[in-house]
Amino acid sequence: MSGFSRRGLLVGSGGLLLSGCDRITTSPTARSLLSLGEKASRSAQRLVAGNSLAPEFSAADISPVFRVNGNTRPTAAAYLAQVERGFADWRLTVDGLVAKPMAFSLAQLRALPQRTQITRHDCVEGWSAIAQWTGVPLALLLHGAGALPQARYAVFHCADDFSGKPYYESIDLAEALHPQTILAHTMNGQPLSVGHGAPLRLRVERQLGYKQAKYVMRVELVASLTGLYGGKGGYWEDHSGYQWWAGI
Ligand SMILES: Nc1nc2c(c(=O)[nH]1)N[C@H]1C(S)=C(S)[C@@H](COP(=O)(O)O)O[C@H]1N2
Ligand SMILES: [Mo]
Repeated sequence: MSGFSRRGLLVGSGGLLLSGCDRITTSPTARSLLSLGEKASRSAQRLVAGNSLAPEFSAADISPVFRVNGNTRPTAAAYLAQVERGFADWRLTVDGLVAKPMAFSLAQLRALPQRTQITRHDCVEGWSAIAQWTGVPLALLLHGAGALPQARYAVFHCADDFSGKPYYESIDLAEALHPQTILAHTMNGQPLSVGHGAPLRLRVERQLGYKQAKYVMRVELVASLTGLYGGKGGYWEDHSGYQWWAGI
């Protein structure tokens, strides 16, 4: 699978189209040009991000307190029943544009090769904290399931919601295959607490806090984000105008 080489260098004059006449956006042609512009700027952002690594820290840098934020305890009955059972029959589903949809128990995920990294989490609300995360590289799961050539984004479906609107997030395949992108089950050497996203959360270390999806139940590969929920690729992107590209 070649998430890197398939990415065309579609950088052009897209930005020039974004000067401010509201009427222009009602014309279908202008709208498709604008979305081309957005694609162009995503490609430019991807060019800048390249394959760089987020900074990693030493054990001495780990924050004594790492606050919990957003949802801290999903209310769905099925999730709470899993908590009761210690996630014994919990499964992570990997599906969508894959050759072979798969489901993994926590024990299976822990038995795969693991990565541990000490990184800084930056929330747009203005706080940061450093922690050590251990989990499975997402690339391993995507290679295992066999991402199809049409797959362009990985979508993370979570167990929680805000007023009935599910939390979800998405990243492009280059970010999904990045070595520091892991599905973490362990934080500072302990199983993830419910507050921090038990039993499994995304760590995508070059991106802001809201991309770090907690309570991940399902990873779905898709060709486009437009058909999902509000179409902008994430809960905050749909409801609060946060940028889909949250590179630090
Ligand atoms: N499922 C889910 N993931 C989520 C959130 C959430 O409310 N639900 N909040 C996000 C935000 S804004 C931040 S800053 C981090 C907070 O992670 P923490 O609770 O481990 O500090 O989780 C992110 N991932
Ligand atoms: Mo955040």
